[in-house]
Amino acid sequence: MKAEERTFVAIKPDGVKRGLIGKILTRFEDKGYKIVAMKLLQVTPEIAAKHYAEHLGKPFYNRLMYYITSGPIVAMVVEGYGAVDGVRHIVGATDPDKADVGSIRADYAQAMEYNVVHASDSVESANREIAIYFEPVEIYDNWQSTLEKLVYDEERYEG
Ligand code: FUP
Repeated sequence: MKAEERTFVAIKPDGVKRGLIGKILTRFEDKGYKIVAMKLLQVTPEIAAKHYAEHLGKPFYNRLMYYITSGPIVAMVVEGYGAVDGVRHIVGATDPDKADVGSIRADYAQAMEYNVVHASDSVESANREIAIYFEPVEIYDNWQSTLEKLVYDEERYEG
């Protein structure tokens, strides 16, 4: 089995305004990932600058700041086996026209500037981004999903 990982996912302001919260959450729940933290919040310019620090100075930076602060987002921590890459696969490429058919961005977005959802691109980014949006006490993984309880029998497997 792959290692269990946590990743940071955000439904961006366009996703919230378009009423896509439920549909996007369903993609992750259907895959069997465990949502261990979630909240609706307004991203402040300070939070936006922290989150997208790597893009400071790029031509699209100001537009990105405007977009991500233009309404509330749904921030969440998603847990599962190989969750960082797995979630990115479900989310699709940054440019929706290059995203795999069936991915969230291919299905719901037309333009890179309004691509509906964010997901961390590595375990390091995930840890950094989770810490920007969540206090450790806001993350709840002291419960078992049905997959953990009934399907993934890792605790009893002795091979
Ligand atoms: P991703 O990891 O897929 O979210 O993409 P990046 O971290 O490279 O970019 C963050 C956001 O900046 C993207 F979601 C959209 C925006 N962006 C642009 O608007 N233009 C670009 O050329 C690249 C990114």
